[in-house]
Amino acid sequence: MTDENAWWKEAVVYQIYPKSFNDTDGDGVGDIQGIVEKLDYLDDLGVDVVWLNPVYESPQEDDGYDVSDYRAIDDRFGSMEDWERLRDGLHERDIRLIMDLVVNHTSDQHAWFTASREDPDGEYGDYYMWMPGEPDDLPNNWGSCFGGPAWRYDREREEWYLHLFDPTQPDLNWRNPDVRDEVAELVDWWLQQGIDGFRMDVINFISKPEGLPDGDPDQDWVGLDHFANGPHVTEYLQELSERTFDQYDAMAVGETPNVSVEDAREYTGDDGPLDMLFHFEHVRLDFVEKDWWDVGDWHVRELKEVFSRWQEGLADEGWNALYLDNHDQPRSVSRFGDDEQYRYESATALGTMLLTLRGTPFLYQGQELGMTNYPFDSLDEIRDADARNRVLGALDAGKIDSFESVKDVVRYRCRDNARTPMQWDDSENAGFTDGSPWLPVNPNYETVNAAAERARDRSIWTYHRDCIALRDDHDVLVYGDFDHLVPDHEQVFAYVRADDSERVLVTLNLTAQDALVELPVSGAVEQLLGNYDRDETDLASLTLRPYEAQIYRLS
Ligand code: TEU
Repeated sequence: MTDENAWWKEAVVYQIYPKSFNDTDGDGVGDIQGIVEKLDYLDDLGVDVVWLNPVYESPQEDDGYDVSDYRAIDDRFGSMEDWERLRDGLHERDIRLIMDLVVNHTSDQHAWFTASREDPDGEYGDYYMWMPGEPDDLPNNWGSCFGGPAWRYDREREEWYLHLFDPTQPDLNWRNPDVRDEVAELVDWWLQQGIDGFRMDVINFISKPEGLPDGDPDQDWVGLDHFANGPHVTEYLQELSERTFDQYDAMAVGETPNVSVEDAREYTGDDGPLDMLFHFEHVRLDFVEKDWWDVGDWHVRELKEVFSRWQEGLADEGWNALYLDNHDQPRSVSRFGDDEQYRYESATALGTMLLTLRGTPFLYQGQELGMTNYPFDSLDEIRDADARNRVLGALDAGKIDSFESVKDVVRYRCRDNARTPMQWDDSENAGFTDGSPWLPVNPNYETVNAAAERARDRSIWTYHRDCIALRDDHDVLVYGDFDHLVPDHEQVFAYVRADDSERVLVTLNLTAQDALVELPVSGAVEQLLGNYDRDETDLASLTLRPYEAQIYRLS
């Protein structure tokens, strides 16, 4: 949905993965009280919205994306009273709160599913995607996101059920109006508790096409082209939005694999049901033929091409959500930057890009510290259902003979890279817990941590704080047009953000080599922010040092 000016366009969002943020009760798992203790940290950084990954009651088979009760806080994370303290503490600091809405599927421990499997003719019998059939005859060839088929045969009901993710995450049947009512009621319930919106998990998967046709078997995720953006998605979301979000001026951010810019215009444009969405184009650049097992090279030019196409495609209609990191992705400094020699330079260059493109930036916990990937050495260190299922499945099928043989790719892709504990200081367990952390702490915590970052004037943390403040002070960075310069340059991403009153130039060298760039700009300039000192103000011809990022006001 497009509103000319909107609070959610002006906001910088900070994503918190509660399990790994801060543990106050010593069980090794982060908790809500732990977030409450860090509210001033968030305030100091200057973020406007917190997005909380799922904290609902859940068996945690997929780290909370398997919800067993949508209206209860999981004991591991605390109580509803803790949650209220968090909400109030954020609101007192003018920080809004959005939650995670996981309603493509539930946990198999959810009461709806238990009832559904017990009694096909009962009230909940039609809440899930059940299919009749013999136990050795899969209903279609769709695959699970985490490897293996997307169907499980249920011995109790003697039918198959669909699970696009883990077998413990059965897909809801959105064709059933009762399911749509349940979802609207729970969304409304949370909005009444005072939250400011939702990030909506794989929300473009909710409408499965009639007949559940087979997918192209050569795809990495077989069936994706059928279950993504299905026939009734817009209608279902429109209905949900009218019944709930629209009544509260709440923010609706869709997580939507397999969407094009054109799809995004529909979802987020004038009549669309979402405010913005997460697409996956830039985080697929390092896949060879979309294959998880094959890590490919990505190129600066491709990254620029993706971002500029989305900038231009949503210029007049719709709105971008911008991200480089989240709980499903390896750390951006390890992926798109250099997590060794140029950690400061590359983390700040990527941060500059995130915070100066047109759209709502989403920072993920630890990104503001330049946290890096973790050197996983064995499957025992990995909790991520995605990596585990894939590796165990491949071992089972005899496609690989050891973890060792795929260690490099697992290290690169594993979602736990993003989920290791937040590094607060150089004390034991990085100050995350007094107990034994649920995932190992990255061994670099003695140097990479919030206390050290905040103590230095020139640090990744201070740079992010300053860049957020700069965005707050310059409307042009929110609403201004995006004008892409030197699109063919192999190393430099450069663009001008412009409105009637101001023009701001951003130049980013996204490589570890010096880059010479001739820019079609002229006029007196003022440096607003940069990750290197630079005196000269003639921008027509510049040599940018490794990962140099500069933001200038043009006359
Ligand atoms: O992720 C959906 C998704 O399709 C991917 O991000 C996926 O995790 C990745 O491609 C695996 O390689 C969402 C959540 O963000 C994720 O944490 C959940 O596991 C998933 O949905 C199921 O709810």
